[in-house]
Amino acid sequence: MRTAIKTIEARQILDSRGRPTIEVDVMLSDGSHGRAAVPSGASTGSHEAHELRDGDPLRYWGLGVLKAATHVNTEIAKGVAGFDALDQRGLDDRLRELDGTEQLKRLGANGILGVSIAACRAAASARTLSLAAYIAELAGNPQLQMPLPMVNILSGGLHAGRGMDVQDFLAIPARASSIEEAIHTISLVRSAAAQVCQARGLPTLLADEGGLSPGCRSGIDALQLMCQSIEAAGLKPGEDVLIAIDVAATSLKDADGNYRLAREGKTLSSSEMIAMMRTWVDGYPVVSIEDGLDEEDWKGWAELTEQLGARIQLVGDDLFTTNQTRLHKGIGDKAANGVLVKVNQNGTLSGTLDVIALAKASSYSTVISARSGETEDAFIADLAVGTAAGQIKIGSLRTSSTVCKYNQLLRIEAASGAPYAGARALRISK
Ligand code: 2PG
Ligand code: MG
Repeated sequence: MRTAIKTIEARQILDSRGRPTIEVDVMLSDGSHGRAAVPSGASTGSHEAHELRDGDPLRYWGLGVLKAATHVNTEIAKGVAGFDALDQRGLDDRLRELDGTEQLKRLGANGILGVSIAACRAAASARTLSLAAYIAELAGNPQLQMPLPMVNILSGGLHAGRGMDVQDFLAIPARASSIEEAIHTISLVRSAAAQVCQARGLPTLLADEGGLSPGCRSGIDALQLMCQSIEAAGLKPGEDVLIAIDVAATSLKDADGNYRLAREGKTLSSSEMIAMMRTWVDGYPVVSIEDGLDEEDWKGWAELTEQLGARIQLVGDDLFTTNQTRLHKGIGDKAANGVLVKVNQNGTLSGTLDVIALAKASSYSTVISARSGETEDAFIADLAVGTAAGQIKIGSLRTSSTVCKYNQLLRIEAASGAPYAGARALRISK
């Protein structure tokens, strides 16, 4: 068989934080080749697929991935040798079966995901299809679509030494009519934000995703800085550019079940958090809030969705961890109205496609997302276009690990002429 898996090779490489991660090469009988490098998060949900680390304190602070790479090179390589790479679903099932645990703890989700994605790339190449077109086929999606980006401008939380309580403030180019125009708009905002910070004597050093880390004392301070930056770029907040927030509230939760905003000097209950988010939405052009509450605060999430779900997008990241069972529960509980999709939270490509399909069938919006530890692998750009996910979250327009994904979107747009999702993808009434 032409498309049978012939060889698999995994190795340890470094991610954008200089931490080890896995890269996998898959070679098929006909010579087709696919490579994938796996990302890694800092603010992680407890239900994510398991990232296997060596735990050897003498090597990369225990973060090495040599064990996971060895599992790929031995047990997994043997277990899928000769497997047809065109059967992505069968391959992913086989990988899960080989591991035998729910969270892919035994062999490691990092290695497994590397194989899953590298095999997809090799299969696309064997079919002489673009990666986005091949993913569209796998997803049963008839039409490629360029996603609306939400782009990191200011960072705090675990992405910037907890300089701000809230993790990320992002800009959404609402008026652009193509990805090319969207990227240009955001680049104006990103540069203006640096100038505004400089003029105010705030630091302009890069956070983990290439955004700024000005260390604002409160969410309102950061929102003001966002609006000031948008205006300084010659654009109108609320018209040309909208604002998204990733609170990453799981990492704010204290032992008593409250939310500790250390920088602001406040401890809030779940309903006080919701009230705070209301003031953001009432006073500023905030159209999307991700992880506004903790991953296990289901009651709070239902309340938050009841209060704000008709006005803005409420995205579950740690809440759902790109996991079908958790998304199912969320849909039943009317918790959130959007899902963040991270391939490494799920562990396989097919599992990720299932989550996207479930979200779409339930009218939840889908935001394909990078991790805060990334590589030069731009797979998520093709994933967002191929599944017509509607939205993408990549990080700022700085450093090659994020810029490579924007560049891939530019290439896909130029080559395919795929229509742009635009602000409609937010499906909100604000
Ligand atoms: C998030 C991501 C990307 P991390 O929280 O949504 O911003 O961060 O990869 O650290 O989970
Ligand atoms: Mg998040």
